[in-house]
Amino acid sequence: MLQNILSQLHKPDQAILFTTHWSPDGDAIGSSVGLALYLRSKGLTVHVVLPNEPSIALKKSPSCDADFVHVHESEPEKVAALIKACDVHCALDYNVPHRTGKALSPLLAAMDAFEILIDHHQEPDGRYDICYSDTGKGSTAEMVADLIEADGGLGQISQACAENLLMGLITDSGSFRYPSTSSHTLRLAAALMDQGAHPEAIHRRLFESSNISRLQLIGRGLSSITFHANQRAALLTLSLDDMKACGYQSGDTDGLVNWGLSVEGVSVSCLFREDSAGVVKCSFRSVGDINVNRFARAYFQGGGHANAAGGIYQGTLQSAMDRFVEHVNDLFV
Ligand SMILES: [Mn+2]
Repeated sequence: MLQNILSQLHKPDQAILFTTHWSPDGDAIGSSVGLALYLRSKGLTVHVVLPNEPSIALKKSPSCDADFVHVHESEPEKVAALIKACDVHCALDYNVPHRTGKALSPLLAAMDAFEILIDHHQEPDGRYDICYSDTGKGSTAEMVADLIEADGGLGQISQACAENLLMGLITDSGSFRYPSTSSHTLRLAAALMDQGAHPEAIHRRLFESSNISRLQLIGRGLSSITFHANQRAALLTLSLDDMKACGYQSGDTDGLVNWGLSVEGVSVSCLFREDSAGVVKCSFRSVGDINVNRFARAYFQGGGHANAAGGIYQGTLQSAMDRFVEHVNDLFV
């Protein structure tokens, strides 16, 4: 599988395009920019397309502002030209085209290129010519590091590439806390440190660069918490009024959902955030055998991993909460 991908990518004189999911996180950016930096160092033509602007913290990650990284929302014409010229398309850190958002996904679905998927989410789409899907991996960045290792070793990558990959590992492993963290993950992290990546600097950039709006939204989110299913599930909510009052900026509520799990006895935590009038964004986190992927698919038009999933609800925040309360016990059967 890895050699098959490498031989496709290393073909001469072709345009390679990477895309990743809507609201790109540290793994989406780390895996796509990291692999792009590596392949570009080999003289290949690689561009990265993000559907929309990343958070301010992520924008400060190495090479996120490089001239080969494009945001579809801000540069639609440039991105349309890149899609048209593309010979090989790599989908990183998402499993189905619609995860790239309403504007970009139809362009990707219609493109005529060799298609490669590199991803760790469950149930990948069948459209890819090569489907490198491994739900046992904690991050897509880990899969990219394995790919580079198979191509001659991580010992040859730049510091910026190493920082991007380590950012992906740190983001999706909850700083090496989640069960998907293996001894292999830690060995890769060590190899990336040997190339000059600093976990402490990445951590500071990602998690300790709060702005006032983020702190205020965390405060409101934590105050909203309610418990359900005999105190086994926590629900946090943020209304559109909360978002406006605090001056919401993209990324402000990242990680907020995890706080529910810090309460003893709670094994599911959910955040419902009113994104616009009549649209509620849902995040689900769980520990152990509780499968929030199934729950998000069944009731909130979403999905993801067994222990981390997202979804959406069309309606008022109150009706989303009612739906949650109605079905929450399904999580524990
Ligand atoms: Mn990921």
